[in-house]
Amino acid sequence: MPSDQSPKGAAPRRTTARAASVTTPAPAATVAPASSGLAGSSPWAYAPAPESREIVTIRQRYGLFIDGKERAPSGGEVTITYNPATEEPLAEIAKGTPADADRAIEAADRAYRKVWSKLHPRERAKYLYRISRILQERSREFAVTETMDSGKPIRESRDVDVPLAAAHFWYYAGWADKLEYAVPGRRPEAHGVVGQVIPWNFPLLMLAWKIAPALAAGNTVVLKPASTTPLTALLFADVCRQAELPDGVVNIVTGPGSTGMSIVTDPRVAKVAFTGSTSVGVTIAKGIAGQGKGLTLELGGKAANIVFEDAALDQAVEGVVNGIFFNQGEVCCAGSRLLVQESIADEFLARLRDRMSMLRIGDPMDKNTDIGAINSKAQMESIGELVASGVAEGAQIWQPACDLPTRGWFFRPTLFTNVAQSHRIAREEIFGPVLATITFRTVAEAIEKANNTAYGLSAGIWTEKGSRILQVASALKAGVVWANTFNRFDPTAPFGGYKESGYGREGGMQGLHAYLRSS
Ligand code: TAP
Repeated sequence: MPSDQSPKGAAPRRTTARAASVTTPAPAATVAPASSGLAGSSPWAYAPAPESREIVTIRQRYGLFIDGKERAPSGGEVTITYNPATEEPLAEIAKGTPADADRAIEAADRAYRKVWSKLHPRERAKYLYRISRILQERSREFAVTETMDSGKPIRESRDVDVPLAAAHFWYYAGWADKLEYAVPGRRPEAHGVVGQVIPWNFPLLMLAWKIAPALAAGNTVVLKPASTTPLTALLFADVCRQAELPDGVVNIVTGPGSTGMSIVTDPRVAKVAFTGSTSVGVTIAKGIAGQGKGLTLELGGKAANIVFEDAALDQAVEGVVNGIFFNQGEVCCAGSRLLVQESIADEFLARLRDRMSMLRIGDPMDKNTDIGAINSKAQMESIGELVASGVAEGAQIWQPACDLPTRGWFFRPTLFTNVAQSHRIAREEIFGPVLATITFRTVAEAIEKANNTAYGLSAGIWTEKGSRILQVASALKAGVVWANTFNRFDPTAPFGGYKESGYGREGGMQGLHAYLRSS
């Protein structure tokens, strides 16, 4: 929920319309009493506002998209993708093998040499514009499919993921015939075939971040989506067919991590782009070391969202809520560490608890839902394990007394106070709706604590003082620093990290550089 789409501030307590019994995935939680200063005893409740799933047809089985055609996997095996909000199976997905990766790379290589590299850049741009338009035309279908497959609220897939994906294709279409302006004084050239591996938290958007600049720069693509969220990538294959993109320019190979590894290590793949966990990023970097391939890694984060005593507090509360609860906190740049100045900590945390008590958790297909389902059972367990470690290490846990659906993987929004910087919840990426609060007294202490992390992807600053924003932003070791806002994404702006958050940038002109070699 970026700040312009944040849940209604004056909303009453969450609805109980979809609620059944309460499940408590987190151990030893201090669950808040049902009262809230803002909500009072108001009986208001939102009526359910479900988006219809009738507008999408999810097939029983999907193949691989290779050389413009749907193909059965060479091993004949399939995996199942589930709806995390209901635990229902959605479809059987081809389990691509290294042999399938090889076929896809061969098709991409052929398409690059015979078709895509021979096209005038203006013609390449036309395909990108066409893809962008089709994404806009089919936006509802994409939003519903994304929400069913990933668990994210329909409001976010509808208002953030899909429009931003279309915007990326539109933006990079504009660059396709202006590449020499991206690398002034040098001759831009495509790499050839690029291999891309994407995660499950923003399946369509990560695909757009990767495919749009790659095609604009003149490359062809083999992309592997995450196993738990393949559906929008496979729907995108249909968009490629509809746009009459030449065969082999985009290839989608579903399958396990080992299939991703065979894509990125293949000698015909000249450039690799990966978004996901730091551990897999390291494995990929080791796997391709010495091969002379281009590599961009967009890995995890543990962002500090820093609230100074002069900040507009209600605005900062919205920003902190947006920072950690957008997409259930399954966001690499999530503001998962709240750094709040000691002088306002009690007041700020009281307002934050009130606001958290109003969040509506439940059916992601309901347009009123703020927090949807956790993407997978494994992720749910990983969040639970880290939350348990926070309790065991002595941090104070607080969760609002909200009802959760009885089926599906849902995790209560969680606030930790009394957190030490050494606690695991302050150091490790939780990738869930869990906020760890640390206090500070001075600007210098805030900077030191914010930078006290192995990561360096993003940060937020909340203050009325412009000079303080400049001072703190330039001292923070984070690739993206938001001031008095959070989770703002724009195709024209570069995004990427420092330290264990990876290297290289996606978005903007900088994102194009990664897909060009220039002489
Ligand atoms: P990863 O394992 O990193 O998965 C990301 C992508 O890499 C998926 O497509 C995955 O395929 C693929 N992959 C896995 N092993 C691979 C290998 N050896 N070679 C090539 N590709 C490989 O992330 P996850 O398991 O889904 O999540 C684990 C943790 O990673 C999360 O708890 C979170 O902390 C972090 N994470 C971070 C991000 C971002 S955006 N920074 C995104 C997702 C997760 P499969 O899906 O088939 O395994």
